[in-house]
This record gives sequence, structure tokens and C-alpha cells, in this order.
Amino acid sequence: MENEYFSHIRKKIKKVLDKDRYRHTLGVASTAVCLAMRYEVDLERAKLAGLLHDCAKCIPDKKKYELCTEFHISLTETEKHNPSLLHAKLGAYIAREQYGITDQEVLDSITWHTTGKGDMTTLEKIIFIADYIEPGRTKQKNLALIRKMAFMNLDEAMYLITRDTLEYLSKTSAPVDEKTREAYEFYSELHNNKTEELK
Ligand code: DGI
Ligand code: FE
Ligand code: FE
Repeated sequence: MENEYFSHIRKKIKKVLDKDRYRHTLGVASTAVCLAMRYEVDLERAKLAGLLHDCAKCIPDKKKYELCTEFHISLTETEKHNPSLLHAKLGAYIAREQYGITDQEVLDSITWHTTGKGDMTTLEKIIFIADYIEPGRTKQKNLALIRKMAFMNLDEAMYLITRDTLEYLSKTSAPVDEKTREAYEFYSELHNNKTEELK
């Protein structure tokens, strides 16, 4: 699957990431391809979004803010105070401007990969979930269950991940972005409706 185009993108991304982030990126791309097979999504779009999802991650925080201002990227209140959230929107911008990506769903998958949101497309969910379960991840709780669920039902995997992320954020007392909450509310509602149906 590594044709000239992908080889070009991979080499370009390797130059702007540190070693661990590059390894994580390859893990997300290959996991996204596996999920794309399972859910009948175009494999190349999944690979591209996986390769580029963290393309802005290794830019120093101060520079991230400067670039967001320069590129007129509008930030939520939470993003203004949490540099760790900025690489998602900034990454989508850079993917379009510096990597020539025009596929809007690929760009949106990059935009929403950190917080999620309500009612995501299949590709958006695949990138969000692949980011959480790629083989290099080890620390999150329920990881074995979530990895299994990712290949059974994307919406249920979204529910488990957003639930655990909110729990984790509440422990660290980091402010929760409105989109992170929206994602949890949307997927917990789907989960509750399904549980209700089974009664
Ligand atoms: O870039 P990665 O490390 O691969 O993963 P990511 O883009 O999903 O970022 C993960 C971090 O983002 C994780 O530490 C939790 C954090 N995060 C997700 N939603 C929110 C959040 N942090 C804050 N402060 N608020 C949120 O709503
Ligand atoms: Fe990220
Ligand atoms: Fe990531």
C-alpha cells in the first residue's frame, strides 16, 4: 500500500515529529487501516488521516498559538488555555496547506481527533478510536475491552473512550472542552438507548 504518494507523506511527516510521535503515528495509520477494512471505509483515506492526524503535535506551544492567530483559526475558551488541544485544528490547517490534502472528511478527522464531537462520520470515529487504541498505547484503563469493542461497534467504543477520558480529566482537574462533553453526551445517549432496547 506504500505507493510513491504515501512514501512522500510519510517521509515528510517523519521530519517534523520526534521519534515517539512518529512511531505513534505509524501505529494510528495501521490501526485506522484495520478498522477501515472492518467498516468498509476507503483504506487510503484512513491511512492518510492516520499519518497526518498529529502533524502539528511537535510544534512548540508558543508557536502553535502564533500560527493559530496567523491562520485565523478560531479557538474555544478551553483551547485558549490548553495548548494540548491546539494541534487538532492547527493540524487540519497544515494538512491542507502544507500536505495538499483536499479531502474534507480527512481534514475533519484531523480536526476532531482529540475532543471528538457529537454525530461523527465513520472515518472521524475510526481516527479518534485508532488514536486511543494503537499498539503503542499502554496506559489507559479498559484498553483490552476498548480494543475489542472497536472491532465490534464504533459507537460503543466511542462511548467507552469518551466516558473514560472525562473520568481521567476530572482526576487531573483539566478543563473539559465543550466538544469533549458533546461527544460523551451523544455517545452515552446512543449507549443508553441500546441498553434500553435490550431490556
Ligand atoms: O495527540 P495524542 O497524544 O496522540 O492524543 P490526543 O490528540 O487525543 O490528545 C490526548 C490528550 O488530550 C489527552 O491527554 C486528553 C486530552 N484531552 C482530550 N479532551 C480534552 C483533553 N484535555 C483537556 N484539557 N480538555 C479536553 O476536553
Ligand atoms: Fe493528537
Ligand atoms: Fe495521536
